[in-house]
Order: sequence, then C-alpha cells, then structure tokens
Amino acid sequence: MSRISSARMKELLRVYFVMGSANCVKAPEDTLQAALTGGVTLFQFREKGTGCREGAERIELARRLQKLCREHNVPFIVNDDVDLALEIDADGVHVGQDDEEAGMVRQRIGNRLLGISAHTIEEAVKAYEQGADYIGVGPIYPTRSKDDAEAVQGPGIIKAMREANIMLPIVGIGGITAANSREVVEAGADGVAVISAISYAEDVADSVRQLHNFKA
Ligand code: TZP
Ligand code: MG
Repeated sequence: MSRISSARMKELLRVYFVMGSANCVKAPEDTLQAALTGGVTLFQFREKGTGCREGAERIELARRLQKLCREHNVPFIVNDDVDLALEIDADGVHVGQDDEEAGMVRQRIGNRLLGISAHTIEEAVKAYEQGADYIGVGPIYPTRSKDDAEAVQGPGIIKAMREANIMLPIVGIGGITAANSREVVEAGADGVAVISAISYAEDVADSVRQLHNFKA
C-alpha cells in the first residue's frame, strides 16, 4: 500500500472520534459501536488519564476496538504508542510535539497514516517535512479532556495556516461541538476531531450525525 492521498485523508478527517476508556460513561466498546453507527469517519485510540488500562488489558481493549472499526471500514489510529500500533497492525499513529520524533515515527510505520499535532505555522511546516498525512490543530476552544493542553487558539489559527499556504489535511480539535464545528471548517479545516461531545453525549450516534452537519 502506498501513502494515502490528500483527498482521501481529507474525507477521513470529517468526523474524527478520539477516545479512551477514561472518556466513556459506558463500556468503551459500546460507546465506539454507537459512534460508528452514527457515522464517524476515523477513530483514534487514546488510552490516557485516570483509571486507564495498562499492559495486556490495554492491548486487548485496543484489539476489540480495532475489530469494531474494521467491521465499519473505519481506519484505527493509535495515539502516541508506535509499538502498540505495530503490534496490532493499526492503520496509523498520531503523535504530539512531545512524543517520539515524528520523522522517526514515519520511518517506523512505513506508509501507515501519520498524524502530528501542530500549534504554529512553523510546526505545521515541520510536520509536512516529517511526513505527516494530516495535522491536528488545537485546542481550538476550551477543553476539559486534556490536562496539558496548550493555549486556546480559536479557529483563526487554522485560517492563518491556510493563508501561509499550509496545504496538508487539517483537523481541528478541542472543545468542538455541533454548535461550533462549522466555523472550524469555514476557517479551513477538513474536519473536526472530538472527544467529549461524542463520548459524553446522551445519544452518541445522534451526536455524530449532528457533527456531520457542518457541510450541506
Ligand atoms: N488535543 C488538543 S485538545 C484535546 C486533545 C486531545 C482534547 C479534545 O477533547 P474535547 O473533549 O473534544 O474537547
Ligand atoms: Mg501525545
């Protein structure tokens, strides 16, 4: 398999669900199943925070969630952990600026999907050079889902990246809901990455459907 095309990557970013067991009210499997039914286009396994699974339990959970994604033809991305991604043959990896050096990650994962978090135009340019298939930009709005999040930037950072000719697929993240997703996309993002507006929704599938509404 060759590297993903930019056009296909942009489609996959449309409603990107990011989740670990710490983000779920019900069993993570049930939450993901409902989100897949609602139509998420990409999934990231982000097993972090209080009470998160470790060791064999973590790997088993990853495999169960990966199986659900496969049944819905939705690519399965692993946050931070290249070893886990390779062990379970995940579809890709997402790394932040403080994780394993992204150029090295690209070498290790071959043509699998590579997402890199970028907070500035400089980081976006570097992510391109390191071989990113997409960049995650945020937090766009205040979030309670990431303790060490950088400063809130608003959709303006995405607009600034597009004005600086950053052509990479971009997904906005941080505090995004159905009520504000349109402005993120209007700023130049190809989609929205969401934890709590999906995982804590009373009706998970419906929350995903509503998040799709940023485009007519
Ligand atoms: N990176 C930047 S903000 C964030 C991550 C992982 C958390 C997003 O979660 P939520 O609940 O959608 O604000
Ligand atoms: Mg990270």
